[in-house]
Amino acid sequence: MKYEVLHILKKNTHTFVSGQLISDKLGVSRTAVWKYINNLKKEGYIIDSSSKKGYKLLESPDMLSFEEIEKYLKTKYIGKKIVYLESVDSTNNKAKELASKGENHGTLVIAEEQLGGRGRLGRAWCSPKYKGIWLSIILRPDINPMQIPKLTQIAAASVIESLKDFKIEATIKWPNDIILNGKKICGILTEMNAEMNKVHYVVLGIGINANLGEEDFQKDILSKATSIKIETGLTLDRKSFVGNLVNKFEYLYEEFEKTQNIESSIKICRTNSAVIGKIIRIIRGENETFAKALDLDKNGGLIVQYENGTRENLISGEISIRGLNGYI
Ligand code: BT5
Repeated sequence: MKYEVLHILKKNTHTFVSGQLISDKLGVSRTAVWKYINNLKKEGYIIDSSSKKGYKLLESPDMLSFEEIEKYLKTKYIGKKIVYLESVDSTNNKAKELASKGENHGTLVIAEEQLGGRGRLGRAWCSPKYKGIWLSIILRPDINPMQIPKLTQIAAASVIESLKDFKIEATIKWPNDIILNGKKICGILTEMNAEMNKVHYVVLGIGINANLGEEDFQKDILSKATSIKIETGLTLDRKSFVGNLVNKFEYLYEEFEKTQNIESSIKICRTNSAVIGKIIRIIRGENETFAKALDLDKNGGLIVQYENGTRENLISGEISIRGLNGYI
């Protein structure tokens, strides 16, 4: 009910709406309306109240709830439901839990902070409160598990395209890092629950370092991690960014759903690759080999050529690129 009150206020921003009108519309007492308004104020909404004129919404908080993101969404199914959490261990964990109980294709889990945010191979992902975008998308694609790495490429392409809309030119360090000025601003973690030939669900986690300051990172990752705010000096409007990102993701995902191809995403990943044409270090457990990254294949795999001339298409894995300041 609180959000229905908010909905009415949002439809009438900059004008007063009388408590009576809200109470009539929602069929609750005026005292109840007053309580909901107070709860909204506690959440950070700035609402002008006048005993004569009623209530006027002046400002909404910087939070990534459905109510705040809704107006930016142009999607058919992604983000139609958003599970919004102030704090969680990991949005991927929560999304997996919900998916295993039957949560729908397209539901998003977004948290303001993660206390146990995860990278690949159980690595930690730094996710301080209100500073970043920490979200997971639940997907139920009817595909073979072998196709799953394509989803990471779709996500990377949508992040890159969204950043461009905000005038930020980043690159993709295959397969799952987004790099700005030589440091990581975003990581993608794709997880699935599947049998041999059937995917039950996929959880696609995206972490974007929007407005973190240097003090928000652990010292040991500062040499390789940064944020949009640190690099551009601008505070990213997280709400419109999420809306835009989800719109782009659904658009690119549709191509995949209809054709199993990800041609458009590959094109974006290829054009904005931090890797193609470079000498890279391929890390496999304790083993490291060097190769030249040549191109992406149609599945989003990385085509590499070793020093002895042989080629291989990497499906997933860990690489680093030799740059001016060593390897990233
Ligand atoms: C990733 O792993 O890059 C995947 C990160 C996915 C995070 C999202 S947030 C929403 C969702 N819920 C989750 O729990 N996770 C997903 P990987 O390539 O393994 O990189 C991890 C490494 O990046 C760490 O070992 C650190 O060195 C570094 N790192 C940690 N936090 C970082 C940050 N905020 N920004 C940049 N680098 C970071």
